[in-house]
Amino acid sequence: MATASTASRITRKIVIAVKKAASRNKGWYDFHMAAASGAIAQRLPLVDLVAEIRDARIPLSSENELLRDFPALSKRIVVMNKIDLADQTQVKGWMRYFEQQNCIPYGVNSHNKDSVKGLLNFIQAQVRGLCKANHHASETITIMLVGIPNVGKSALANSLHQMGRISAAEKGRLKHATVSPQPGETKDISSFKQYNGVFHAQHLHLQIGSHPNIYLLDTPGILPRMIHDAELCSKLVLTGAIRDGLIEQKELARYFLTILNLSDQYKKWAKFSTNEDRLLSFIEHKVEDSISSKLEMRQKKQHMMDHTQDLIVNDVRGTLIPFHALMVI
Ligand SMILES: Nc1nc2c(ncn2[C@@H]2O[C@H](COP(=O)(O)OP(=O)(O)OP(=O)(O)O)[C@@H](O)[C@H]2O)c(=O)[nH]1
Ligand SMILES: [Mg+2]
Repeated sequence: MATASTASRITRKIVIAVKKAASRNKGWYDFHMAAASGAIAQRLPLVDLVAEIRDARIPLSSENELLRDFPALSKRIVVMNKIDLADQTQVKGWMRYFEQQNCIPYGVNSHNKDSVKGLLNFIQAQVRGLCKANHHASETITIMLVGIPNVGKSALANSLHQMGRISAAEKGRLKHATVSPQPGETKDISSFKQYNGVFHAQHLHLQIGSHPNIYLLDTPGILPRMIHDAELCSKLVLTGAIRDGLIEQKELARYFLTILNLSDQYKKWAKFSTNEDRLLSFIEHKVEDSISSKLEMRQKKQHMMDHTQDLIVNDVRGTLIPFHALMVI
């Protein structure tokens, strides 16, 4: 049976592995990240609004260090993305937490239209409030999306643009930022370029509103050069902010299993036996009440089989938050 001390022993191993990888120059902090980090810091004062994108499963650990000392809180909103993978009750708790910290929080799933629509309305309302408060007569508002790698900045930028450009009646062709399950996909702040000390908008400015015109600026994910905190390392690796392969997969799997053991969640999955007959009978039992015809029954079985692993994975990821609530974040 796993104990908290087993978990901390494994996290120590993980942090040693991460430190080793970082010091061998094979870490996450490459030339692109260093350059992007400087470029973002330089541009932060120039944008009208900063949207810090965090991972809703680890809203504290996915804080972007660059923004920690960013003084103009009124210019910043905290967007917790991937709420579909997080525990909904925990997300509500985090919303309250951020409000108490005088941050403006919002939870979103960038793959869900209604959720993105909600965020779009929220952003447009924030922009209107900003213009009113500053007596802003500008016709163009720029919002910079900032965050650690893989939290979904580009996915969110695309979804907001896809939806926002319709109401903005933008004539140009639909643009899109590259999205990838691997961290470090976005390498440049491609929508701004400097000529003679002045930043000019380039091709990839994603419009999401008009009157005033609102443009999104996607940026590369940024992490500190070195991470000393073992817990933080483990969470970033598990949620995909640090790329697979830097840590020995065996250690990561052991850490993951330890979390499951500690949280007692595994008991819920005892019914998902590897024995196919038992799995089928469980599925049949679940669906028999709601399905009348044999054909429907077969289709439903197929559907549930296809999604069984998704359900399990989502449940597993949901345990990260309750477990981490016990730890120092
Ligand atoms: N389940 C889920 N997945 C998401 C969501 N948003 C983004 N993703 C996925 O997360 C992964 C990373 O998304 P990106 O948009 O490339 O992340 P990023 O923050 O731009 O990453 P970098 O460019 O490396 O900094 C992709 O596989 C997306 O499909 C979400 O709300 N829910
Ligand atoms: Mg990106």
